[in-house]
Amino acid sequence: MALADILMLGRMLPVVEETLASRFTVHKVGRDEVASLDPGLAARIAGVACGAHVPVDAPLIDRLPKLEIVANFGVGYDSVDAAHCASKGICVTNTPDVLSEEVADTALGLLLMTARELSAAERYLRAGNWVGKGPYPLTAGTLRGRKLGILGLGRIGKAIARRAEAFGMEIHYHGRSRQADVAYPYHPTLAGMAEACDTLMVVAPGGASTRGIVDAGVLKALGPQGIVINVGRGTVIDEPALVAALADGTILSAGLDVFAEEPKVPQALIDMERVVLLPHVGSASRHTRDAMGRLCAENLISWFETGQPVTPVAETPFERKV
Ligand code: A2R
Repeated sequence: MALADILMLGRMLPVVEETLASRFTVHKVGRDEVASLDPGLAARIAGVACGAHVPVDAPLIDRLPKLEIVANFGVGYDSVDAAHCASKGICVTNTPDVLSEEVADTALGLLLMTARELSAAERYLRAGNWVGKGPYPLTAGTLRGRKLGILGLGRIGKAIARRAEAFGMEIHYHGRSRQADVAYPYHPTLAGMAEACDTLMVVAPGGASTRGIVDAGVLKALGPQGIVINVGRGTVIDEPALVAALADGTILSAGLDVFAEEPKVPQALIDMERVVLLPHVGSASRHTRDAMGRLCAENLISWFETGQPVTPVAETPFERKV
């Protein structure tokens, strides 16, 4: 017998779809179908499986009277209204840890590509310019001597810090609190960290508390050799301020895997040769996405079989009430 009725929002990986289909009655709903969800079906839904592409907001949550758990595919869950879920006793789970090393690899790749203009250099070769015009110009940027300020020294931030140390970089960090288990210099303000560093690694979550905190003042403080890398959430950076800082030389460059309104990327960024832009691929290997998919499904199975989620988010440390 099926454990429960599950709503699957948008397309999910085969590993999630197959695992859930073997244990639950799964109802797949596309982004455009959420608003017109049949009330009879809505009344039966006890769990939701979702990625970032369909928001699980208060109106949707309120239309699912039997909802017990929202299993988010991804460590960032800013598309789920976790505070509203908490107020109603609904558990939210995410997929931490299994993607940290992959995202950290991407972050270091992006940093190297940006500092040494590797995307532009490859385009130069492919365009025949090595033969036609001679060697690619020397790069203004280098990793040598850089001071890396990490905004969000969490699971992924620490994996990035370990790699950056191996590259000889000096590590600093900012978050809401100092961490006892690291010796890196802590900066109680983001502006203070930007003053002390020339390279900013953004790996903090999205949501209201981080919206636009990398603003014009922070970018100015990084200085003309400044490089900004973002593998956290696009909303953490004031995107128009970043475009302006890149255009007028306030900072040197940026490497971005995430954007404020994905998949839309400002044309001004696309037109900038030196900036490196990736289509949100931080964790996007088959290996890591499958591990995330398994954990997403395990949360739902564990909840309905044992009453315990595997990886609940901090806002909802709940057990199942039976
Ligand atoms: O603030 P703290 O001390 O709790 O540090 C957390 C930091 N953080 C913030 N920093 C400054 N201002 C805030 N409003 C703020 N909120 C959170 O971000 C912590 O060091 C870090 C997040 O680390 P974890 O929770 O371990 O997340 P993880 O697995 O490293 O993933 C980070 C983000 C995801 O939320 C996605 O947006 C993206 O990377 O994949």
